[in-house]
Amino acid sequence: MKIVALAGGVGGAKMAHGLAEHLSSKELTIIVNTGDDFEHLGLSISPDLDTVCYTLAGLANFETGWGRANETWNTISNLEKLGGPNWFRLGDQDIATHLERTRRLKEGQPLSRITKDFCKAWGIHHMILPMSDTPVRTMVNTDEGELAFQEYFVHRRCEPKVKGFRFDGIDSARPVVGAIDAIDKADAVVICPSNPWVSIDPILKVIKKISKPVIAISPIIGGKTVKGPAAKMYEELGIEPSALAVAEHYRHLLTGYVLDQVDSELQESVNRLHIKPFVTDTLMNHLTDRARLANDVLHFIGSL
Ligand code: FO1
Repeated sequence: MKIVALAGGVGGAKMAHGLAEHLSSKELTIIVNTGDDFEHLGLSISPDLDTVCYTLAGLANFETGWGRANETWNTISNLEKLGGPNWFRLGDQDIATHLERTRRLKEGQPLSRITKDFCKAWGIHHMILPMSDTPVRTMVNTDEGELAFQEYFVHRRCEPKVKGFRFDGIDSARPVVGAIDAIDKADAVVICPSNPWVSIDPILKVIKKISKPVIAISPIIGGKTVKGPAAKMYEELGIEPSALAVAEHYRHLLTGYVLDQVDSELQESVNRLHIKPFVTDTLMNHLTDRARLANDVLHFIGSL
């Protein structure tokens, strides 16, 4: 079965990892959000791309989900002593990734080429594509004005109230080479349990049209997000956070929708949106949960 997964952040990376356990490099392509990318301390940082790559390579920090396992923090603590900005925690091993990416981007190399080479160096066999080689920057409209995504998310700890989103550069951003071809050849597109507003919407806006069955996994379980501010964003935008709200968010795209057991009573409402529901345990607390959930999702897709 050929699958294209759309992913951003920690939940997306875990799901992509689970799918990679079942599908070969010819069967799975992962398209990753780059709206979170930013320049910090002179470095070009691609948090979602790195989270997906580190996770698939088995190099990710298991506690945070982002950054590297067995990390040291000498650079940031010395930077702190000099009075430099310390709000974005960059580990020593992680900094090497950003240094090399920045050097190559400055030479004019595309992000997709750099990512491909990094994946090879990290022993990743699956295709991981940034959604675009053109920069797109997610901007969060808040009650304190418009904030760049990492400023809102990490520096301000998602505290300002969200009023909307803008994706700077989206109109001129083209899908990365290989993305449309992978979708054309796929049996289905899987929307990973990532934040719909800031992780998946930028990818969907770049890709524009998907003429394949699309299946999403809810990032909201029992009205709460497993990680991150998705539920808080729904509330602040005046929408009750629930797995159903996410299905409604994607309603024009979806063929199937995967809900957690605790939300099984929402199946009928999902059916009424002409989307086929599937209920399973969607929590991915342990490594084995990722492959188990991916297996369930792939069987569900096979049944559609
Ligand atoms: N998230 C945080 O909450 N605090 C951090 O200091 C932080 C540092 C960081 C460094 C590298 C990286 O790739 C990701 C990092 N993240 C951090 C996570 C990241 O900014 C967000 O999780 C994503 O952008 C949201 O998907």
